[in-house]
Amino acid sequence: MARYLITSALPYINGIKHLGNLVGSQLPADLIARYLRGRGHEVLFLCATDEHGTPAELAAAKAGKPVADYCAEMHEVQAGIARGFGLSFDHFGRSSSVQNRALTQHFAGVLADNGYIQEVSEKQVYSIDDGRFLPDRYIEGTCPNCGYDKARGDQCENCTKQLDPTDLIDPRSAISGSTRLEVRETKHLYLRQSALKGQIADWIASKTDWPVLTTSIAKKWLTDGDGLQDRGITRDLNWGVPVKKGEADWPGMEGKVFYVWFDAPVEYIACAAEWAEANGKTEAEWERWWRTDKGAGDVTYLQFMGKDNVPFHTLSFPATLMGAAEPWKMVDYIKSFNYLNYDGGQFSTSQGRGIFMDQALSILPSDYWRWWLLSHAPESSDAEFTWDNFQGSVNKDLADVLGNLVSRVTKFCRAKFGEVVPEGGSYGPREQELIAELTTRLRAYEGHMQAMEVRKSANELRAIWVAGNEYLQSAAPWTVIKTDPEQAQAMVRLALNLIRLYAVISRPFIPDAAQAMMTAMGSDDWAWPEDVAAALATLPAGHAFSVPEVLFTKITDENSADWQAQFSGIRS
Ligand code: B3M
Ligand code: ZN
Repeated sequence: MARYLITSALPYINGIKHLGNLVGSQLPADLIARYLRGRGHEVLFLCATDEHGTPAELAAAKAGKPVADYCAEMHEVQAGIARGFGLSFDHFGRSSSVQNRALTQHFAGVLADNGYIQEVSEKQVYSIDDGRFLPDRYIEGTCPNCGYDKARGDQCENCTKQLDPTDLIDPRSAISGSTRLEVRETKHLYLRQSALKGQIADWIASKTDWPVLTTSIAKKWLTDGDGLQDRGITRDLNWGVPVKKGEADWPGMEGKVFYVWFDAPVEYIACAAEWAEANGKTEAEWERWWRTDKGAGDVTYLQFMGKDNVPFHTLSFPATLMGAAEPWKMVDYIKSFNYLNYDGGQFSTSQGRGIFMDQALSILPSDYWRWWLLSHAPESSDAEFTWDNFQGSVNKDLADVLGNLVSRVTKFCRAKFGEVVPEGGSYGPREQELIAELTTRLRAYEGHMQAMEVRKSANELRAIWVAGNEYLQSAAPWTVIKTDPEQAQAMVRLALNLIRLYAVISRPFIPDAAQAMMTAMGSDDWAWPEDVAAALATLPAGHAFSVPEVLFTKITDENSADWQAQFSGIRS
């Protein structure tokens, strides 16, 4: 039994995530967490909402709520949707927690002590009426390029030109509208990533088993240079982790907070502390996952994320940990994903394009989505969601193959032998052949899951379902029963056991259906089928089962067309 720490990129707080976000981080992380638990390993699976930064402040302002209230509400919304998708986090934390505040301040203090923080004086726009420095995007004015009158200090939305706040004509505060702005001198903290470049490059170079997508992005940022420039880690915002040096005030940093990308990854650690607190555990119990001097030496740490998050996880956060030079656990494997597109374009949160997690659950149970998304995970390239493809996969894989097998076997048995596992006959050559094929395929499935090859795992699982269906088709107990009822009983006994086996191995992909199958088999034995032949003898003759409700309903052409129309527009 090994120990696995698993984190998914933290969903940002400013709205409900779309299915592209889900398949690039939380869902595959859940798949692997469930699989490793199923194999008997000890797993700590953590996720949290990422709550700081300007987008949170802006979203709260738009909702007309204090930002703390807004974040608390959105956290509950996201937690509920995560439960709806069966995401089996051991804890779903919040980057605004007291634990994260303390740890973030701790890291800043240690980094400063180790000489990795530089104080830099900068000129920045100060709003006299707001009584604060304004981040670039909090300044509005007329674009010097196109004349658009709501251009922001960092960029003009209309012509996309990158701007400096001082470029704007008639600048004003986006908070109050005040034009009483002036440029003042202020201090910011920079993390001296450039001083850690060699150490990080060596570390990346040692990760020869990482997915190419991960290492290619990391190396590009390393060699292009801009990834490892010194990085400003403070901002002039009210909402965030106040800048402190450990527990001490930081002269000149009053009223400033850490940059959201500085504190967000620290939440991976803080979340374990939150988990301990929420479950009445001691400090030692979370530290054994995170401190190599306190028991985390044998932990394997896996991270899951979309490709846009890779630079922060391969360079910036490691720079924080390396610069701190304390015995924190470093990530062992970073699984990253390309993008999922939606019906000929991109999923877009800002434009409300595509299917969002709450909408998905409102039209179909989560297993339908989990199966499609995972079996089409954008691993080697971007992938595309289309309603046709979704309908086709769900109907074929889930309804025609898996669902049909379950319903045919259970109904046939009930009709001919009653609702108990029949006892006659014994497994013959055909059954031995099936056992051999399942054994080969199951070992391949395990290999792909261990390698976190999501699509390959799904393909192998599908092949395992198909093998069972083909067996049943060719064994044809409904015909055999006429001439050799004993043999038909043995076939049905095997098929009922196969349903339990399928429940166990399919659970990481489709946990609800797996539970329904297990319950129908009157069992709670989730032991992994190390030995297929033995696993297919788990439910003994005479064991009671029941016929489950339809596992998967087919998506009709009409459903598909309706949903396509419903989701063709823009979510407001
Ligand atoms: N919140 C993901 C994003 O919004 C970002 C991930 C943080 S992981 C520490 O793109
Ligand atoms: Zn413009």
